[in-house]
Amino acid sequence: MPQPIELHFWPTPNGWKISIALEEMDLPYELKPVAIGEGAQFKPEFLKISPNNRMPAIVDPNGPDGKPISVFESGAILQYLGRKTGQFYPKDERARVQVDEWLFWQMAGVGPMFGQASHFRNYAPKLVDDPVKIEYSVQRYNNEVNRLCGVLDRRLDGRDYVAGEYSIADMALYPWVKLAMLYGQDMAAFARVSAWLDRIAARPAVERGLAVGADLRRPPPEAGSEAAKLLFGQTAASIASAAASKQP
Ligand SMILES: N[C@@H](CCC(=O)N[C@@H](CS)C(=O)NCC(=O)O)C(=O)O
Repeated sequence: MPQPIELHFWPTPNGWKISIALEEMDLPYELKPVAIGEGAQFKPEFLKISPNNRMPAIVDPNGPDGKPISVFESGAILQYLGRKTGQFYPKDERARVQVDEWLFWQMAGVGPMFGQASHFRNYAPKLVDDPVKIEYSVQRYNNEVNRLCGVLDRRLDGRDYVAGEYSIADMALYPWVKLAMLYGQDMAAFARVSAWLDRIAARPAVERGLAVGADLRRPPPEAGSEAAKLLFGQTAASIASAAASKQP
């Protein structure tokens, strides 16, 4: 029986990518919650495995040489798990290039743009009194989410999954794209994306992956709260002092 992989996790779309992948690959794992609203991401021991003070991260006690290995950045984790298990990440170079293209598209496009759309729609109204101040940003990121849904819809023309077979690229995209409706998108305009969402939602491993840490979910932080300061006031200096205050 392999030793479980440590999953440093909080229930957000970036975290769910990895809980879904671990469930799909049937790998044993142990949940290590990273309470990001309480500053757990600044703890020196966490920064050692995730220097960007973001979850998810993993520690695999059975790394490539039989020794432990840590991996941060969800895209790198998905590729690592895909290589480790030989699942959902084809070895054939042409097929792998397609998975990488759509995985990187998620990491560089969908993740950051959907993330900002969520920030300005769901979080900023609680933090800024004047809605006019955030109107431009809401519009800007809504348009980007809309454009990206259009790109995905075209890509899914004649394909069930983004790179042909179901892969780590779909696992990276699904938790973000399923939230598009909450970011004001009319999914009726993206029929192929809606069918793809249904296809992935029907997978038992996806259902299990999304349920991980459900009891840890928190509402968006209120203005002036400790969580708002920790999450939205980050600078290089504030991270250094938060890390110093979390020294054991
Ligand atoms: N590019 C990173 C993004 C991870 C990320 O943004 N994680 C957020 C939660 S979704 C986080 O840990 N936030 C903690 C913080 O803002 O300090 C990845 O895909 O792993």
